[in-house]
Amino acid sequence: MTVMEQRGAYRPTPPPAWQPRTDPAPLLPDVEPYRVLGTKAADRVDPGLLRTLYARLVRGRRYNAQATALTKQGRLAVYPSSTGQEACEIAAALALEERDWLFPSYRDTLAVVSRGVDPVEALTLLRGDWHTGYDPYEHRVAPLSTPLATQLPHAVGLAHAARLKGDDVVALAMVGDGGTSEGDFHEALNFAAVWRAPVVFLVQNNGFAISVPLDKQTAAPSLAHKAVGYGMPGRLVDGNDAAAVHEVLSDAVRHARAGGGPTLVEAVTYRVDAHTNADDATRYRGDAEVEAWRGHDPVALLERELTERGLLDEDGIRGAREEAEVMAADLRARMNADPELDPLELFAHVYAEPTPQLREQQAQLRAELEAEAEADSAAAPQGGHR
Ligand SMILES: Cc1ncc(C[n+]2csc(CCOP(=O)(O)OP(=O)(O)O)c2C)c(N)n1
Repeated sequence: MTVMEQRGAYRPTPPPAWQPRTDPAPLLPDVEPYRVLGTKAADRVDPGLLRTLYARLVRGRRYNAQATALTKQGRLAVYPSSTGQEACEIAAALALEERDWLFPSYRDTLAVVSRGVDPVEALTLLRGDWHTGYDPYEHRVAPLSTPLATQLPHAVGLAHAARLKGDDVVALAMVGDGGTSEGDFHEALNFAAVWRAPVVFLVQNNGFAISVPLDKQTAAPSLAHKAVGYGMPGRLVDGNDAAAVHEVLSDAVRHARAGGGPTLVEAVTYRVDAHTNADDATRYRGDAEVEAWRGHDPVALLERELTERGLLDEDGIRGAREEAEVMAADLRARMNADPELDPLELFAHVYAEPTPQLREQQAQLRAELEAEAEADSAAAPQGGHR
């Protein structure tokens, strides 16, 4: 048959009917960041919850200041402060049940401590010591993740596995705005949505990925809009409004627990300090911008709500600050004590079954350490023979 004859035989028909696979309208995020403090919605928030959030925020701010001071004293190698982002950190920890799991990034020490991890143990990695420093199973907190967004697929895997096993567990994974450009972000959200895994993704949009502002990072209308492409709801919330972040995350956790699948929450906030103590933020942003955000400070916003409603007075404010000082003094004292380090720990927990090369290197290091200890004791002055 010639080509012309083939064409003649082809009878075009309309394609099978097309419909969107999911209605995108309910997945779309809020038109502007959701707020509670200073609005009517605040009246229905439990005063006890507001007070708890306040005490934790004050403590969190003090923790950030103390940890930053410890970097200057050489007690911490590096500290990525979350000053200005305390509402997201604290609300993330409080929105979870004890049986749930938190998957933090390197900036989320406050969320980790708020879950119950010892404040000193939470700093182990940043001190340049053990990679994790706390037992992840004790408080169900994964290690602070330095490689961007790698914690997200881990959270999805844990949540999906828990569901397959019939365990009632939700995973909450935290990531920065820059982390949303990573392949792991895409893979995690895609799998989570396809599997309807019980996961909540919290993006703290603090304006910058080190020196890179958000508009150089994405052309999306908002980071919350990215949810729609994966087939999950996106929520946009004021990240400095602790009551709003707590409500949105709690709703998302409930939705996930009930089998509704994942949610992507974008919390709009601001990193008031530099990226870490090793960064000079004045090289890429102006003071006016920082000052504007100080006017929308998470601690001050909550303090104002509580005092205006007669739920907090001068004594209450003083009490919260004093309690934070006690925590800071304890952190200082314990961080100033030199840790006992055993160089042979290098080889522990690398593999369940160490490789022959590692065994050989371990034996070599042990022999060197023993020889050094022997030499030291031989050189030490002997008692009574001065
Ligand atoms: C996979 C990977 N690429 C690059 C880096 C280097 N890096 C460390 S922090 C950072 C910026 C991350 O910004 P963002 O995700 O917005 O989080 P933030 O630090 O603002 O909390 C980059 C690029 C890294 N840690 N991991």
